[in-house]
Amino acid sequence: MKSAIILDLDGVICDTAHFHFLAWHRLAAEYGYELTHADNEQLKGVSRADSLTFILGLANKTLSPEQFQEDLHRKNEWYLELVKDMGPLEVLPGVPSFFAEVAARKIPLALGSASKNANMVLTRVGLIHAFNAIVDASQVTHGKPHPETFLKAADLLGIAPEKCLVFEDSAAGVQAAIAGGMNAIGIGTPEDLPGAIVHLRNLGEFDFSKYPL
Ligand code: B16
Ligand code: MG
Repeated sequence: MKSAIILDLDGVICDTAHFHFLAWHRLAAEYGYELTHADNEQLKGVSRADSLTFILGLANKTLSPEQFQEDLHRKNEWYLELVKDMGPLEVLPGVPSFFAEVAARKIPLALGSASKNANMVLTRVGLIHAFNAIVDASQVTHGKPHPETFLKAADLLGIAPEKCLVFEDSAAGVQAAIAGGMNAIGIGTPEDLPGAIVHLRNLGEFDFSKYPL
């Protein structure tokens, strides 16, 4: 039976995880809290609203519902400003060769991202047409670590979950893949991404000959 690949976006295809960090760092500073890189590991793959709730907990701060929405909006405006000049060169190392290999092997490919900006970012880096299916935050009820994002991607591809290989840079995303009955490849360290079957620095390190796809 045919296998498929499901890719996360931020931190796997492009370095937008860093831009999310910068925008959250700026907002947290307004709350009197210095957001650390260790904090940020907990935010990767987590929805915008859940990320703000997490930061408010760290900063021991509460917001009115109106201010909460306003701060979500401001964070996103800062993020959009940071990504506005992104182009096809702004992909992580190994991405062009990985996509070339996927195309050459005709492997079904889906995106499974927690970002509402996924389509925009993929368009900017010129990769949107490489995907057979795209699932982003606007299409799911439950964000990562719930498996809905990846299960929906598998469903759109018409491939059984156990035949899908998920590439993730976030602990929440690796948990989501496992919860969906899929294998996860961690883009990061075993310490940050327990449960992944192998850990790589980037997509370029993936050895297609080792995995039957
Ligand atoms: P947005 P991914 C996730 O994307 C990011 O990892 C996470 O840091 C971000 O908060 C989330 O998207 C929501 O993004 O604010 O653009 O809707 O890694 O799942 O591709
Ligand atoms: Mg990610």
